[in-house]
Amino acid sequence: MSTNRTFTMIKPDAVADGHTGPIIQQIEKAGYKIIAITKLKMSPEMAGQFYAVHSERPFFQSLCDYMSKSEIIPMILEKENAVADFRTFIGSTNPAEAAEGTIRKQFAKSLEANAIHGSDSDENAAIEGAFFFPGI
Ligand code: DGI
Repeated sequence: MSTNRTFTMIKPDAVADGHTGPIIQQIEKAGYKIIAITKLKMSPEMAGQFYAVHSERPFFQSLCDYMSKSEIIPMILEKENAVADFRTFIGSTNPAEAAEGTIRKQFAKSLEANAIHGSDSDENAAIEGAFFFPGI
């Protein structure tokens, strides 16, 4: 994946609560081009593979259960400086600390159900994008 790409997914609560449209509208308005998009429900095992880096953390099982409870919308996005800009755009992991106007400030319910994912490096963007969209 090129360095102008990042990977995101709209998380279960945000999809189930009908926030997909507003979130995608804001993503496009902010200048990101959607390169790939799909909708699926992960198994707990698949969620565990995606979040393998957190496997020793106390919240790992809860995170896997949450991420596999209903459908998610993974996407590959393209824009100059995509990874860093998208992290700013979505806001802090903990919505209580997320800046006004960010996606998490608007749509997150809790630290775990925080509405959206954004890759934290170009390397992880490539790995995470390939996890859902091999070859893109
Ligand atoms: O890159 P982020 O998604 O912003 O954050 P991360 O990679 O540190 O953590 C991945 C996800 O795990 C995060 O979006 C929400 C969840 N998480 C992180 N820290 C905690 C947590 N969930 C719980 N329950 N408790 C935590 O301390």
